[in-house]
Amino acid sequence: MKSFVLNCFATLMAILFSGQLLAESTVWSRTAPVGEVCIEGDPCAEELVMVASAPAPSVQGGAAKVSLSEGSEHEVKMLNMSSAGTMVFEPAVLKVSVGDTIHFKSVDLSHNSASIAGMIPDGASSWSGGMNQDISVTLDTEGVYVYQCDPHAMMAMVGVIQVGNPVNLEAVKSQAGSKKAGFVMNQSRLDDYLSQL
Ligand SMILES: [Cu+2]
Repeated sequence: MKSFVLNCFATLMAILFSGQLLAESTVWSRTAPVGEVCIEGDPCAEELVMVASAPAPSVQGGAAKVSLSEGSEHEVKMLNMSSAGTMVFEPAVLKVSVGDTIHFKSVDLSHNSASIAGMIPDGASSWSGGMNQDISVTLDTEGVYVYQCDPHAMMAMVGVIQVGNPVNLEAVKSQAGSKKAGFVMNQSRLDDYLSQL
C-alpha cells in the first residue's frame, strides 16, 4: 500500500514536472527573438551583408519580350489546352507589322475570336468571329489589340497582338485592370501577356 502511494506521488510529480517544462519551453519560444542578432565581423553578419548586396532581379527581365514574327500572315490557334494552360490562344502574344493578316484557327470546339471594345487602337476595325469558325483579320492600324474568346472570357481566354509600335499600350493597360476583374481564373494572364510587349 505504501509503495502504491509512493508510485502515485511519483507519477503525479512526473506529470507536473513535464507540464512545467512544456509551459516553460512554450513561453521561451514565444519570448525568443524572431531573428538572431549578428555582431559585425561575425560569420552570420557577413552572410547578411552578402544577401543585402546581392543584385535585385531586374523588373524588365521578368518577362521575355516577344519578337517580331516573320512574314505577313500569322496563325493563331484556338485551343482547349496547351502548355500555357487551359482555354488559350496560341500564340497568345504576337508582334507583327502594319498590314499583316492574322488567321484565327478553330482547332478545338466552342471558341471564337473577338476584339475587345476599348482595347484596340483608335480608329482600328473591330472583329467578331462566329463560334467554331476560322476568321482572318488584316490589321492596318498601328497599336496594341486585345481580343477574347466570348464564351471563355471569364477564364481569361484572351490574346494580344502588337502591330507596329505599341502607341496605345498605356490605354490598354489601364483598361486591363477592369477587364481582369471579370476573370474567375488566370487573373494574371493578361498582365503577363502585356508585359511581353
Ligand atoms: Cu474559348
